[in-house]
Amino acid sequence: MENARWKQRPPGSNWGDFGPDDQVGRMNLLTPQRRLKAIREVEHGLTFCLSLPLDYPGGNKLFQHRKEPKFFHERRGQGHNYNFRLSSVCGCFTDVISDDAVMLYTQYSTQWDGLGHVGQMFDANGDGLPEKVYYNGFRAGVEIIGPDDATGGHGAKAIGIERLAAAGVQGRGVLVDLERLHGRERVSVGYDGLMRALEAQKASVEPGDFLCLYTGFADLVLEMKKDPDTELLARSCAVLDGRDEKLLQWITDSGIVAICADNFAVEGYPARPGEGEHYAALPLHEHCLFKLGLNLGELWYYGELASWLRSHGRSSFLLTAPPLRLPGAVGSPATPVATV
Ligand code: UVW
Repeated sequence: MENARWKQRPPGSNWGDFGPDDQVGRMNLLTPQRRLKAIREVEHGLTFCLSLPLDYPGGNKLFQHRKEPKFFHERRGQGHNYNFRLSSVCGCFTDVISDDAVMLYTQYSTQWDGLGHVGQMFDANGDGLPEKVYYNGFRAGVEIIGPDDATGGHGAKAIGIERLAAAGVQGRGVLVDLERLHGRERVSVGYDGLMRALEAQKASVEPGDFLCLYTGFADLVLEMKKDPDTELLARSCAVLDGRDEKLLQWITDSGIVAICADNFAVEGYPARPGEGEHYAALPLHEHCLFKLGLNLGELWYYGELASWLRSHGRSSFLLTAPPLRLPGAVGSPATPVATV
């Protein structure tokens, strides 16, 4: 392909299919017609918040390197004044003003994985030298820049989460109710299991849809009241089998624009061992983020929506779920809303 950043693209990838400079991947399939179709899902005007409170799961036991939000308050006026009286600016003013600064680990709680979150060591130049590459051939140190890189300017200069925000994340969500089939048992769901679940619900998935997986994991996290039992969580609730080639091929063929799960990595982590000497620890992440440019949502909260859909014999809804339009970030907190 002309102007591509790569001489060879990963097998099974769509690099270049949306153009050599494309930065939003499968979100390109979310067309105006598909959004209009999604809006027709709204019959009752009821909304469901699909986010955990962003200070859940609590502590940093689930991910050692991700911590709870921490608030700071800048000094304002004389002294540390959180409830600041504007009368100190002008005696005539009656207003009292407060504002916040927050240290937020962008992937601590309900979140989007951006396309800059997971890349691979891959020989994109075809010269036998694997390098750190991301979706569509964007490279570490060139476009995805770490604080230690000589180029400076930390952040994703391409495929940053702000691109996803600007793409307008609103479409049809289809909830696959794995909790109804498996309870809170840890099962690994591949292509056959996913098809069985869709069949049981008489649900169909169409190109442009967001595939939403309800496993009960986030409900369990909430019940743990900010003191997560990591051992119990590690053996609870369904996960996708990222090594099931049939499942990965279905993700490619289905035309879905994202997978949004209520568990912490969508797939089982660690995944069962792969073949050969070297393989991805997170094969579903590799397939979706790196090969297809397909965003993953994690730790979404579906409890009330799932009950409502069950009792109304429905699986689909209008989903509105933009990330923060935060330039250069590789992931983002999300506060998705379902409307039925
Ligand atoms: C990991 O680092 C396992 O990432 P994610 O938040 O995508 O599960």
